[in-house]
Amino acid sequence: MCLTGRADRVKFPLLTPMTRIRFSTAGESHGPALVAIIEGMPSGLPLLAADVDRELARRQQGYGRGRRMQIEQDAIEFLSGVRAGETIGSPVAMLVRNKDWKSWSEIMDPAPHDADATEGRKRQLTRVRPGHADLSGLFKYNRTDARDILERASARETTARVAAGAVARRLLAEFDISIGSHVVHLGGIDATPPAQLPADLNAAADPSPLRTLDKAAEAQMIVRIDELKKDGNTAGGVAEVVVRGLPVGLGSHVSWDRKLDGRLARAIISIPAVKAMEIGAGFDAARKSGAEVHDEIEPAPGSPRTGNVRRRTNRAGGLEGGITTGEPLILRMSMKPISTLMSPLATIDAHTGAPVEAAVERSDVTAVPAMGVIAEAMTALVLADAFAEKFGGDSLDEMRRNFDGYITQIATRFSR
Ligand code: EPS
Repeated sequence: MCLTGRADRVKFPLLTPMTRIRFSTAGESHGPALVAIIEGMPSGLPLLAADVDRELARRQQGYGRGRRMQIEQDAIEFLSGVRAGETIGSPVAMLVRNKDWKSWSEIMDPAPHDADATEGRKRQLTRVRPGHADLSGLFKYNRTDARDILERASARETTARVAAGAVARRLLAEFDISIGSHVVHLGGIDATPPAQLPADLNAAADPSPLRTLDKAAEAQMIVRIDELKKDGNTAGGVAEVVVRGLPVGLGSHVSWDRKLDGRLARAIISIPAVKAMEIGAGFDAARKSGAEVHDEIEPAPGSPRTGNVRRRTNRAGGLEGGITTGEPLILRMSMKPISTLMSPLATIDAHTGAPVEAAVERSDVTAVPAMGVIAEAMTALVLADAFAEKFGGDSLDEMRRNFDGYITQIATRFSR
């Protein structure tokens, strides 16, 4: 919807999205490269390629990944927005080259080939795989080769999300906000994490091949992945993201699209294969009474970021009314099993409509550990946006002054 002002004025949208920090990605799984562009970062933020590459390497980990992860060693090249190790306020563009491109350059060549009309491209996919975008994408985009769909629908795209998320994470780190994750369920096996999560969650989770804090469950999960692999089958699971150091007051209760819970849900659910997200007690809250669910409030001198109060419990998972409370933000997201099965399911051939077995493409048995890292990145992007919305500023110094002024305001509320 547009409200038009006087004829000499520019048209402006009535419902302007609140986004301050936004990003987009481009690239096909077996194309030459992936691209991420993140816009709205303040100037003066220290940023090195190594800050981003570290996160890309974390995404590539995990028992149960396919051969592609041995081919790639994802690393970025900055194309814009960074100079002498600092952001300069312009869009930060990053390129990640696909090493596998050399095996696919003919198949994915942007230029037409003489044989395209007669023989078609090699490695066409018409036996569309249930669970993937293959079939719906063919109908929607009026294509005949599902490679035109799957190359973009591939979870390879999440490399670019993690690159953008690493920049957002770098901004949050300047304000001592940390984001970690761990796997709490995989392939029917629950992990029992310690009651008190380690202060540096990723330092504890990253060394585990499944990014889980429960060694006994990890061993069972590995056995389960091996069994599923032998059967040509796949596994899903659940990861938990924990954010510490947030101030009270990010997001807003005033309008639906400013509520931080909804903004996080949108970002997380958009991750390939993610089917559900919980905040704090999540689905369990529905089964309990109000007294069992809500968190009592008490004074807590010495906690400036939460306005010198705290919750006795944190079943709300750090959000009330779409606004951060300053308690740790706790999100859990569930990933369905990978849709490509080496023992394929029944489908139809997209050229003939006849019943066939689905195509088999190289894939993973599970990518739940990677999904947790991707969820951290998406969380970082939403939080950096909410942070920029609250504290504004074209430079990091300006943002810091605004942040410090607000913390002083809330921390002195009861002493004035
Ligand atoms: C992935 C890259 C893909 C897959 C996987 C994740 O590479 P390739 O198709 O060349 O093997 O390994 O993608 C999927 C499982 C999927 O369903 O799209 C990656 O970089 O994470």
